[in-house]
Amino acid sequence: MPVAAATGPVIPAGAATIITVAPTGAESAKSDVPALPVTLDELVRTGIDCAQLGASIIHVHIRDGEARPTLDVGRLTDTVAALRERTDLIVQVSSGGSVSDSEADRLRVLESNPDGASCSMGTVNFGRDVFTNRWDFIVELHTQLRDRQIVPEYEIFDLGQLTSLARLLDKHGLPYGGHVHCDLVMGVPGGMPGTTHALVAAQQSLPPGATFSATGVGRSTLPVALAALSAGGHLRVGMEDTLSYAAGEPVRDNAQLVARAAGLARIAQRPPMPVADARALLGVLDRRGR
Ligand code: KMH
Ligand code: ZN
Repeated sequence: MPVAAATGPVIPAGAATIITVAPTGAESAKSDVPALPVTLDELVRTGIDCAQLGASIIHVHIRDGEARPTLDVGRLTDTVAALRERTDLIVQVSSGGSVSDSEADRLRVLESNPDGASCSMGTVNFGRDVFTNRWDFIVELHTQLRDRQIVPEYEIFDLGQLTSLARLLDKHGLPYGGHVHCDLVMGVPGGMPGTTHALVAAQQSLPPGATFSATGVGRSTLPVALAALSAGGHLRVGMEDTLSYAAGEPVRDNAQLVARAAGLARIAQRPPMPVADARALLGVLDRRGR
């Protein structure tokens, strides 16, 4: 009888998949993408729909009354509260904002009482812009997140940022909850490509015991999702990263992308993870009812 050699991490049969939806982002204009959820009602509706389809985390960027990206703390606090009241999703706010946001405003989003927040691990060219993440800012964000008992998701745009993460954890300790979770943001023009090779290279550089999700921007969304599933990773999808469902076919809404991700996860026999299990895995503090 042939004996299969184990050549990589063994993924337990049926190991479930965390699906994160990133519905809005800061880069697309509502006038160009009418289906983008930008109002509180649209975001809550999106959260409800995506939760039903298997999402367990929502990554939140908000817009102002004119649908422009904003980090307004009052508005963000209301959004976090509404999503917590109307869904059981883990509410993760973006501390990345848009490329023009100040460090002070980006730190202030932590006042919105979220379950989690992104923590980008380095500066990266972002198309023709630069997404700036100075070392001292990263340390401050990591420290404030722990002080506020908010679980970070370390956003990794390039391989060297995993070296920075190892240095961060070594010098400044583990995050709140003790678990390290990363999101590989792949295919940003200026960052690592959205390929299986890059995903495997990144996975091999993760801190011991860390989990990861992966996001493939634009056309890399499917190759990255398939690679992540086969490598034991989790998925992030949404209109922050992907506006075409297929060549020449605009995304209808975020639910369409979550439904596809959930379908792929089921085919891979790694079905969507129940939210309670995702909370336990990531060490999320239960703020419901607080
Ligand atoms: N909008 C990008 C400049 C995050 O949310 O933390 C940053 C971003 C990452 O989307
Ligand atoms: Zn984001």
